Amino acid sequence: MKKFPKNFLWGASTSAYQVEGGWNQDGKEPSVQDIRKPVPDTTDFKVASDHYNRYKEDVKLFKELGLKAYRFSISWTRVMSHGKVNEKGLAFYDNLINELLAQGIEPIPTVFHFDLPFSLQAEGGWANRATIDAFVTYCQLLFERYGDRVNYWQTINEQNMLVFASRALDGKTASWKEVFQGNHHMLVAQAKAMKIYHEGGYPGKIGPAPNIACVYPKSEKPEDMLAAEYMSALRNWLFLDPAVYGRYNHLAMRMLKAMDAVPEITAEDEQVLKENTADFIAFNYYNSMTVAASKNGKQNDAKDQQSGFSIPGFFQTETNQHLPITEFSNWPIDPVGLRVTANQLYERYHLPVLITENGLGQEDTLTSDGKIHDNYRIEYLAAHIEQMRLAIEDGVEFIGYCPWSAIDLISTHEGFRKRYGFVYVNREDFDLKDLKRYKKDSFFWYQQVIQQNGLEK
Ligand code: BGP
Repeated sequence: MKKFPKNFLWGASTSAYQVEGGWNQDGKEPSVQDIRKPVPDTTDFKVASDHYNRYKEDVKLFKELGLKAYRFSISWTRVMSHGKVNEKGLAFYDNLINELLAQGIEPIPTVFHFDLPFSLQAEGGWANRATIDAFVTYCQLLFERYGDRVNYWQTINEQNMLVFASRALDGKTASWKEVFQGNHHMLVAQAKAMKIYHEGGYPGKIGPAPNIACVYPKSEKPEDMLAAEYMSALRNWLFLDPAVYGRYNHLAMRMLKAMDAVPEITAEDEQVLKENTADFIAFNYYNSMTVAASKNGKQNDAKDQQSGFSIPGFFQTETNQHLPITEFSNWPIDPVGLRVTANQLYERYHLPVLITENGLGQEDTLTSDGKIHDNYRIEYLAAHIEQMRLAIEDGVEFIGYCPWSAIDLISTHEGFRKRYGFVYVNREDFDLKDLKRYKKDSFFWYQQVIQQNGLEK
């Protein structure tokens, strides 16, 4: 048996709008996700897995699973409605955090996971500078209320995918100029949140949670290698360099110029970015990217968070012939890419890393005797866990692993059919059934991994 470090945080992950439901309960204001028109043939987010009303039962299951950590997100519009504090919403996360702690599970909250208050979106969303202050006020509230009980905070989930896959994530279409101005505001908002957190003297750590993927050149041609550097700069380092080094990445900036998307950056912004940086890096990993030098001059947007995209003059996304793909979304499956990515991150930033998402979305079948035989998920997770172990052997400092997802929930844009959980939730896209929870085969498998602190080899 090849064991993981002592105190390794074996966890699992969810996000508020995908799991909670209760979309208008107890004074909750609608978020962009409540207003977004669902993709045809998929459900909306109103009921989701009804975790808002069943969190106690769910935390009990997490305890039985053996989780050491639970990564979830806080719904901005639940704890603040139209800019005002909502005590009932705040109480929900108080109870959730206390329940987790009572069961010995470390709460790992994300402040913002794709669910901007709709009232802020209507005022221009992140492209509007005023959203920075709204975010900081919201963060202050969370730190004051929960800061004594949280050791790891994540600021923004997949800021990079909000930029490159916004159509799939919040239904927005905007020019690059507007998108990267919004991105800049998010970076400043994040830095300001880290500032108040650090100045507040709270006991924990804070950091960003982007989706990071290593980028392979399609061939050994130097031009393809350069294309890979470009994509990595734009997709990965544009988000992490400011968060860790407090400055923009030069190659990414070069591309923003060519895309006519350089944001307005004030001297105060520069100062704030420089002075307030992250303590650790949380990252989501599903697959790697492959690119070649740009030949056809076509711009392709990312169709979802894990798909590649192309920027004319710099790089174009290619299929990697060496990797199998997922049945559901045709995403490459690349466990070794996880090891490559973790090493790149650690080599570049020398900060401890935490995997906050990794998993396989697939349709599952509930058998007549209440079982779910999801061997495909076990295989996927086992392969990634083994590569994480090897990355640790390489010297990467890992805090823990929180696969997506703790329990079935709604996919960002592919409905309830695409399941990721260790726990099955008995509902379909358009039939809520009884929402009963069932343990999948992967539940018992992961339970054993956690108990043994590693994979049986
Ligand atoms: C990540 C998001 C999650 C989650 C996951 C799976 O990018 O942070 O919210 O949804 O991807 O993607 P999907 O739901 O599209 O299958």
